[in-house]
Amino acid sequence: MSREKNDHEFSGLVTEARGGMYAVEERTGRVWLCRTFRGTKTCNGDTTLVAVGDHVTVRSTGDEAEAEGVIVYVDERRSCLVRKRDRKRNRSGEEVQVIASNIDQLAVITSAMEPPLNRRLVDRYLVFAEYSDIPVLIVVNKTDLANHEVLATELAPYRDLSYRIVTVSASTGAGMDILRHQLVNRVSAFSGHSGVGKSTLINALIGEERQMTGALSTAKNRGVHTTSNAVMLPLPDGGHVIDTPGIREFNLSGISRENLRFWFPEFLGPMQECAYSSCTHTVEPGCAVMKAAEEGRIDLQRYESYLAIFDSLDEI
Ligand SMILES: Nc1nc2c(ncn2[C@@H]2O[C@H](COP(=O)(O)OP(=O)(O)OP(=O)(O)O)[C@@H](O)[C@H]2O)c(=O)[nH]1
Ligand SMILES: [Mg+2]
Ligand SMILES: [Zn+2]
Repeated sequence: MSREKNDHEFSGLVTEARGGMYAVEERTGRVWLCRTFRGTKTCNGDTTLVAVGDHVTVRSTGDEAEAEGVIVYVDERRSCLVRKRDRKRNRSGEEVQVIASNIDQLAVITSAMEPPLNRRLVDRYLVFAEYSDIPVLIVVNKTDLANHEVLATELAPYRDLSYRIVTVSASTGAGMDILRHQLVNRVSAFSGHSGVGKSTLINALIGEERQMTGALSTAKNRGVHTTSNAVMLPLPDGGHVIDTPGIREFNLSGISRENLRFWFPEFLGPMQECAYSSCTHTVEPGCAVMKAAEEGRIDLQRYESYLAIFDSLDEI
């Protein structure tokens, strides 16, 4: 839904959000520096007012040469990557944070080593993608550091579930053509832990050192949170990628203990056989999901992820 425009108003795409200022790209390619004001209207309710990927209406302020404006209207979002704010670090007061909006797919970026592959985090993203009905692509970077046999074993459960997986190395270029192919003509949000190589991959994809990258902290072998705000960049072959800051935790929004089971596709079959129709698949006798996990028909680590996510969700 868009809105009637007055003189000095035009629509644009938010390509960068940084400390209350937004870069908005007009159809001509011209970039405007914009802010919001008390009159900024949105039809997206009580979440982040403006996020990268938003389609907005801008009113120019001052003279044309300066390309400065205010955002007067935020269009309805088609899809978005959101997470619940970490209570301890939340200074903004908003409970749900929109990381990127109007995305065609979520690219979950992980590394095979340094930092090690974090399957729990992958499972959280997959739950989010299933719940939000957003196509998901699992990208495993730094294969140059990996033992390929070990990696293949770790990824097997996801291949069995038919998730799309691309294994790449931004350093050697291995797999990059396959990744390019998966991104063409789509808007893809890159998300994952700090230090997995999101910005390095994006620089390789666009063929330019556009995004800063940072070495891991030597003490902890973890990323140092180099990227501090989301940025949308065009790909040479068509499509866009959104680089985002490394997340510490991915707190799920909208998912409850009650509906979590539906976002693990491999549970749907066995679940029919549970003794109780309201089975949570955690402690109940006669639980067919638990039995399937014990017998190896459901991957045990996936089942353990389910239990961990279940525990982390608020009881309703
Ligand atoms: N060995 C190896 N190192 C890589 C690869 N890709 C990236 N790196 C290194 O990993 C480190 C972190 O890369 P970044 O691109 O800054 O990681 P990021 O995911 O953007 O991190 P944040 O912005 O903090 O979220 C850098 O030192 C990169 O050079 C790879 O394929 N192989
Ligand atoms: Mg980065
Ligand atoms: Zn059950």
